[in-house]
Amino acid sequence: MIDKIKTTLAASTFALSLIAAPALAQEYGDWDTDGAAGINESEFRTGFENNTAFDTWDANDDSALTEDEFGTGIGDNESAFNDRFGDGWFNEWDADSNDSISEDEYYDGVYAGYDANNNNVIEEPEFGDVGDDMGDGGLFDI
Ligand SMILES: [Ca+2]
Ligand SMILES: [Ca+2]
Ligand SMILES: [Ca+2]
Ligand SMILES: [Ca+2]
Repeated sequence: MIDKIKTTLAASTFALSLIAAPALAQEYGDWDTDGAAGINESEFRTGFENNTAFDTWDANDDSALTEDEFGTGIGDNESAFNDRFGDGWFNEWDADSNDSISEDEYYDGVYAGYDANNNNVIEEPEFGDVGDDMGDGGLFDI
């Protein structure tokens, strides 16, 4: 009986949280689409590609971001960006060391940045940071 009450309470709390969620919030369930627990890199890329930062920051439209293009795009969020991805993120992301970040390098780097426990999957608590950074005033709020 107690269990049934708990289940009912949990279900109604869940329903309320769905109603309360802002329409544009990033929803974990929308990104985690393959039925396997966690958001893997391809699920992440599909979701994160809805964000237009890469294209917006790519001032010369060559499908790569230089350190200058990042700097201009990130603007006032520079220290928050460094906190999120770690000092030296540019060189870490630049896997082929050509002083520019390709789209693949970008999504790899961003993904690794959110995978705080380095298990190659983004769990729901880690996903909270993705939602914050893509939301209003976030690092990737364009
Ligand atoms: Ca999944
Ligand atoms: Ca560019
Ligand atoms: Ca590169
Ligand atoms: Ca993880």
